[in-house]
This record gives sequence, structure tokens and C-alpha cells, in this order.
Amino acid sequence: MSEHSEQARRLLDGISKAGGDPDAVAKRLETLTIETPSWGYGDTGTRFGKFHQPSAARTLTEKLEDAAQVHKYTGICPTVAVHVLWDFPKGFDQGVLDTAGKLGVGIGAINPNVFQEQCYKYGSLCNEDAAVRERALKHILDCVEIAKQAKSRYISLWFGDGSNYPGQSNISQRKRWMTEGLRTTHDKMTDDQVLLVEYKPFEPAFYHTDIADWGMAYIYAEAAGERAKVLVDTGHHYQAQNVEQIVAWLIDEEMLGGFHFNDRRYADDDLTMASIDPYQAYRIFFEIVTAEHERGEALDIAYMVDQSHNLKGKIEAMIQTVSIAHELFAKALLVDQKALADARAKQDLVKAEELVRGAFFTDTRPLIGYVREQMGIEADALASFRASGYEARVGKEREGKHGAPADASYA
Ligand code: PSV
Ligand code: MN
Repeated sequence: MSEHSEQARRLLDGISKAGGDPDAVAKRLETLTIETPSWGYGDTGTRFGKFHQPSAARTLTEKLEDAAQVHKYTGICPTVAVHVLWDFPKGFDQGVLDTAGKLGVGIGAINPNVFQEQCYKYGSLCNEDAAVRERALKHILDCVEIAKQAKSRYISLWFGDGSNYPGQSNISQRKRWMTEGLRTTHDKMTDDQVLLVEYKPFEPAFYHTDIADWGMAYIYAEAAGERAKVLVDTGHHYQAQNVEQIVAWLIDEEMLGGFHFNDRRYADDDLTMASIDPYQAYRIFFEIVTAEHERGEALDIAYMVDQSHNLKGKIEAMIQTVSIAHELFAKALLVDQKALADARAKQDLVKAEELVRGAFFTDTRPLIGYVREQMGIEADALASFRASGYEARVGKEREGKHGAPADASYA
């Protein structure tokens, strides 16, 4: 038995000894899925410039190829989120589905883009100009149709809408416009589709943002209809905000639709998930796992990554992200929920915290390795990807041919 298998066996035995179900833990780790974003594979940058990578994907097909690599080595990334304007600038093409299918991935959340074009300078669904509001709504409704064709369950909405100066906008009027647009969108969806409403406190608008926090997203989603839920982008919070409490509340309200994973030090930095504060990401998973433990079933949540790396190798960074998420989820599953309930009942704060902390400090990498082997893939995703030589190979094939990307990318 290899060293990591032995370590994994010890962890699973420990779960058994504590009265837990090691098979259920392993199964949960096999069934967890995390969607990666098409925009994480192309050349991207900051508002100060773009740094090019020879292996950066140039077309949607290349983005899907790269995403398929992440799925190949992690085993838990079967779908790819797409941004309509960047990935389907000329409209949805049925061929995309065949390409994705051949690569072993599916099309995930469909992201409309109502923030980049000139007409959206003063907003989209909340623009003073009715013609712009209509145009934005039409694009979103087209995306609902694309989602149907792409067999995607999710329409994921983020708006850059807001204002920069007091007096610039009638905030409550804009709220009513947004509500109307979301309700119309919801009405056009099929029963199995889900509308995800993302919030962000600021950027690009700096005075007010039309969906600035989870409360606003909740109110809009509730008004839109029962298949509208809140999307929590972990980077979209003020410093010190208790994100895990937001998550726990949304779960309890049946309003948590999905996540955009990333980490932040200052604002919406799009850094690798848990690179700055792994304990925060773990605490989010701990709330989810606690709810799953209480309900006896997995929650229906769309786990997605929203990161575009400018400095790290893009595929490696995505494999690293997914592996970290997998490891942290495993840590949360290791918390002895029975002992924790007991400690709480006795108001034993120290014991309760030690149970939560103890699981966090347990190295779950061997367990993830074991789970991957159960799924028929290599234990060490990052090392296996590196050894494959894929990045150098596509770097040679793609380098020098980037020019102006055929499909617009995020900058
Ligand atoms: C906005 O900052 C955001 O988080 C939205 O989810 C967009 O779709 C994405 O970033 C674009 O990178
Ligand atoms: Mn996001």
C-alpha cells in the first residue's frame, strides 16, 4: 500500500471509530463537482495591461480542451461556464456541444454580458434609456435560449449597473427596473432551469451598485420567482464580512444557488481560492457540510470558480484551485458532528472550536489522492498534469498565433 493510501485509510478508520460513515465521506468527495470558467483559460489582465502566456487558449475550443485537462486530472470538473459575448460573439453554435462532448465536458452556466458594450455605459437593466434596458433584456433572454440549446441548467447574472455620484441615479426606480427584468427572465425559463443572481459591493460603479450585497440579491431573486437563487462570489465582500454566516443564512432560507470561488486580499482580486485565507474558505464548507449532515443529503449548489490568472499557468492554477477546494471540503467532512453537537449542548466552547480546528489542520491530501484513485485517476493531479507536458506542447502549437483573439477576452 502506498504511503498516501495508508494515510487515507487511517483517516477513514478514524471516521469509523467516531461513529461516522467513511464510505459516505468518500462518496461525497467523489460526487462533489466544481465548474471551471472558460474565461480562466484565455489571456487576461488587469486594467493596467495584459500579460501574454504562450499556452493561453485562443478559441472556445481551446478553452474547452484546457478545461477538459482540469477534469481529466481532478475528476470533478465536468462542466465549463461560458460568457456569451466572449465565447459566442456570433451567437451560439451547435457544434460547440459536439466539441465539448468529444472532450468529455459539458457546457455549464451561461453568463450573459450586459456590461461591456458602449450602450451599457450608464447601466443595462437599470439604464435611464428604455431602449438600452430593452436591449439588455433581449440579450439575457437570448441567453436563456442558449442555455436551453446548450442543455445548461444555469443562467448566471452579474451586472455592472450602478452609479458613480450622488444624484446621478434614482436608486429605487432602478431597483424596480431590475426587478422587472429579472422577473421577465425568470418567466421565460423552463422548470428545471435556475437563475443565479450575483452581487458585488462596488466596481465598476463606485457610489452605488444595483445589486450590492446578498440581501439585495435575495430580494431580487425572491421577486423574480422560485427558481431564482443567490450566487455568492467569495471575492465580492467587504473586509471582515462574515461570508460563512451569509452562506448559512442563504442555505437555511433555501436561497443559496451557487458560488464563484476565488480569494481576495483587498477587493475583487480573483486570487486562487483559499490562497489568502484558507480558514475562511473552510468555514464556508463547514456550514455547507453541517447543513448536509442535518438534512442527510447533498445540497443542490452550483460550485463554480471565477478566477482568471495573469501570472500563474492557467491550467495549473485551475487544478490547484479545484484540488484546494476538494481538500477543504474533505476537512469539513472530517468534523465529528456528533461530538460537536455534544460539546455545544454542554456549552463547551473550547471543545467545539477544537473539533472544528482539528479537522482544518488534518492533512486531507492523502484522502483526496485515495478518492481520485477510486475514480480511476492519478492521486496527485498537479504532478500528473506537469508530467504530461501538455502545457509546453500547446504552448508551441499556440504561440505566435494569438494576435487579436478571435473571441474577446476579459481585460
Ligand atoms: C464580476 O466581477 C464577476 O465576478 C462576474 O461573475 C463576471 O461574470 C466575472 O467576474 C467576469 O470575470
Ligand atoms: Mn463572479
